[in-house]
Amino acid sequence: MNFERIKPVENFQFYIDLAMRRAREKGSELRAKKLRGGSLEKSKYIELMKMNVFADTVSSRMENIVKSFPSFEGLPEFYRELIKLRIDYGQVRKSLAAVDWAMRKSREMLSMYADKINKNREFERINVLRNSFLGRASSILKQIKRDLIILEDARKSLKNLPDIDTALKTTVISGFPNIGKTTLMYRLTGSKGDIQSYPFTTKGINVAYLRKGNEKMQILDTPGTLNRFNKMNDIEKVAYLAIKYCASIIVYVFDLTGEYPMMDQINLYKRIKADFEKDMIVYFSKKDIVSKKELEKFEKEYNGISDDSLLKAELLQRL
Ligand SMILES: Nc1nc2c(ncn2[C@@H]2O[C@H](COP(=O)(O)OP(=O)(O)O)[C@@H](O)[C@H]2O)c(=O)[nH]1
Ligand SMILES: [Mg+2]
Repeated sequence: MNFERIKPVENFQFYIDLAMRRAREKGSELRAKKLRGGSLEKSKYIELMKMNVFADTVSSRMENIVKSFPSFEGLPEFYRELIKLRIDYGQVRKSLAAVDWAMRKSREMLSMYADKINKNREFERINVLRNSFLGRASSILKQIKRDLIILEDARKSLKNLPDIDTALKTTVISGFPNIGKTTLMYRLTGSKGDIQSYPFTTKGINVAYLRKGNEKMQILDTPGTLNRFNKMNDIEKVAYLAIKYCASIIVYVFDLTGEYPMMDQINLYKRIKADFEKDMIVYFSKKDIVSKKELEKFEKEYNGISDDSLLKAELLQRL
């Protein structure tokens, strides 16, 4: 699921200016042509066409906004939960409905004024009617001023959500920061995530794939220590939801080099095991700088793996 395709939403004045400009251009274009008929008829025709262009511009832009937002009901649960974290979902729906209303209303307004202009027989009234239409059609957009701002804010919040395929078999690499999770993902998949040499990276989730024939396993490298949900930062919450809704396997990484106290790492391991009840594989990182004796002891205790190709084989077997 990729939210980058939601188009930027401009402020109401932008759409008024755009529609006005297009209408003016249409007017100049028609006046430059040799139109047939009397001056009243020609004038009515030109103003009607300008109004048409104005209403078309507004309604097609409004329609694009409504269409480019995903329909939330159709999204996988993972994304629905994620979206609820980021935006006021009820409000966004109301604002989309308001934009939809503006689209319909400007078309209605056009047909009402087109009727008035068609019936009109006085030359001086044409401009009055046209101006009245433009004023009222513009005020429709002004009425949804706040909704357009809300939708643009929502778009910005949604744009950076990770692109995760919730239908694929998924392994999540989890554990303390700076212990070699991203490096492991790279070694397993050959795709370079964003390997950070400092802890508590604010970057998002890395996504890579393990392949066996035509089959594919999604590997997510998630930052954060996954404390209590209400204490997590946004990225940690994404990681949490990814484990909850997308993962079928969790690779829990222990770092035996003393980067973090073993007790803390064990507690986190136990909590993840209890919270999610998923298939868990323990992996020990940085085996090149860990004492062999220590490694063997922990490998036995946790039935863990410190060899990358062994881990890869384990994962492929589960595909
Ligand atoms: N010696 C050694 N260092 C490693 C190994 N794996 C990762 N590191 C280092 O540990 C640091 C953190 O690695 P990274 O993969 O970004 O950890 P993450 O924060 O858990 O994703 C980096 O400086 C890596 O170079 C390893 O197998 N051996
Ligand atoms: Mg990392």
